[in-house]
Amino acid sequence: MKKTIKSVRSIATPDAKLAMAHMYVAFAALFIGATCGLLQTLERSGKFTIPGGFNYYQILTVHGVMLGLVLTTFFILGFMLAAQSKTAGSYSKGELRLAWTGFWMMTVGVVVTSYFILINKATVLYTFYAPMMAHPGFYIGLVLVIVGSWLIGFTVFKRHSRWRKENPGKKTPLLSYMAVITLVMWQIATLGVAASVLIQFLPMSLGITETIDVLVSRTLFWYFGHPLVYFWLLPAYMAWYAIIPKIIGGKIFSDTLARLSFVLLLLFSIPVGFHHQLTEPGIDPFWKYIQVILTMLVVIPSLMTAFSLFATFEARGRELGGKGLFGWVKKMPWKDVRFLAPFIGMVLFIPGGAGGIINASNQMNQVVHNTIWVTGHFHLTAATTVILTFFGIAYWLIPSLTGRKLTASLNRWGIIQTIVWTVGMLIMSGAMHWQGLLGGPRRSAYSEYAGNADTMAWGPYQMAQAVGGTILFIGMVIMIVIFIRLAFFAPKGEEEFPVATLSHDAGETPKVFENWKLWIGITLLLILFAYTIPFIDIIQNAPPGSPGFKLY
Ligand code: HAS
Repeated sequence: MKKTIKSVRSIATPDAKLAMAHMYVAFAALFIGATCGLLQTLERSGKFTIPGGFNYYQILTVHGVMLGLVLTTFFILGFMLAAQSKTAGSYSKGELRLAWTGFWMMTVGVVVTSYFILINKATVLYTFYAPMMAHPGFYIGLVLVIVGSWLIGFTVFKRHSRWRKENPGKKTPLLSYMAVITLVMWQIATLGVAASVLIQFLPMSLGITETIDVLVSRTLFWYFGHPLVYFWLLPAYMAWYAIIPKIIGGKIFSDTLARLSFVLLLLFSIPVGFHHQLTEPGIDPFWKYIQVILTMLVVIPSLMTAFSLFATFEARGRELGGKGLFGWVKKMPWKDVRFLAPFIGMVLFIPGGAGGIINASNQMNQVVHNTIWVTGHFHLTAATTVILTFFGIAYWLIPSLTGRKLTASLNRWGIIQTIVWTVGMLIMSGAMHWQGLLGGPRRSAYSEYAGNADTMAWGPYQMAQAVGGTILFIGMVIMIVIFIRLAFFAPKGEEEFPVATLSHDAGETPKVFENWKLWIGITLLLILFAYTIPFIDIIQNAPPGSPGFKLY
């Protein structure tokens, strides 16, 4: 008799369906966004014209919005919902309703925003700097995405506080705690961009106001923009702290250290937006200096994370008989893509993070600002460290949610994908860093400066970026195929949702970590300290507003 293999989901079916809905949108965004990335690098090589009547900046806008905003936000929220459901327990009917409402608001927002970009009425890049002005539909779509994500945030907060009521006095599940910190940061940060969209951009684009204060809009954007990049990074840290140890057969080195680094990331990731505006006039250098110091402080939790990871790897390596400081290297499960992909992400975060420190160092920022070096920086941090970790998560999360198996063959394809992505990114991001040091501008189409003798030196670097971009495109196609197989065609079964337990040597976690009033209070105080005086200054000394530059 033929034995039927049962499909077993790792979390309650309604929660799994909710998380998967986020994943479908995320991977569709990956496909669209990465295809645009290929077209951009080809255009910049000077050997190719973008077809279909689309222009370079339009394609660049789709690329930034799809990958920087849609893929990340949907993947992160889906992953957090799944991780919380796994570790804190399933959602109630009310919580699910709230989360689905959030999901649909975000999805409708994405469709509306994308529509206006595609018809070339919102070619304003993902940073939508004033005085460029897009069609009101673009901003309305963005507001829907932000408010929808808040509803999912509230769902996560509600579930966490329900767990605390159900388990009085007990330490909360680490992954749920980390999701709450990340989303508290997100809610506080998005207030800045929401204010700028509602008070400045929408009225101008609707024709209610005629001018806009550019510096206020950029300051509000970067108040949001830096925590945005930590919103991408923290879910990767969730996996590094709480999932990777399980995959390698080890334990979490320290629960206290993990929570402390998340708290520090909450405190220091918001009051640092000026490090994106170091070259901008109108902001007092003293306050730029203060925010540069705060930026250096936000590096500390990342160094703590590196320390904790080394400790986890070394402890596991020694358990398996590895000797010396780097004996663990031989003992890691290199053939397991669930480990390999995030690990390469970690390794490349070392140069990526060093590049960030260069950017933040005032004088050096003068050399690299607005050059394609910065693009190289975020392709190493966001598109490699974060995205390879997300791919590493997807390999087990998707089958565990759909009740399927990551087969040996799909694991092998995952390894190929990881190598292809890494090679493509090293070539492309490396060439971007070099060209940036030679003064090559970011956000510039080849057609803008073709024929200028001074810019011809950039040719080989732009060619290398096109080669890297093409390899990355192949990597994206492999990833999409693996995703589709894992979601719909892989054999039915039960795939592990790996969650690590704490090492016996780890000490007690202090209760103060659950004191939300304290952490949110300090976060708000730091924001007020870093922004109040310079903001009053910016408004009091504002030049006449700039007329909007209508792009629709
Ligand atoms: Fe950044 C610009 C500063 C991190 C993303 N950044 C950007 C932009 C993006 C971005 C998207 O100060 C462009 C925005 C735009 O459109 O204009 N960045 C920093 C600093 C850090 C940093 C100080 N950035 C990130 C991360 C990102 C990201 C993370 C995405 C996820 N960035 C800047 C500045 C600018 C900027 C300026 C503006 C530039 C300008 O002028 O426009 C830090 O957080 C980095 C700290 C990280 C570390 C690394 C720790 C290493 C770890 C790995 C351990 C490895 C192990 C394995 C265990 C100190 C944790 C080892 C194994 C072996 C075998 C070796």
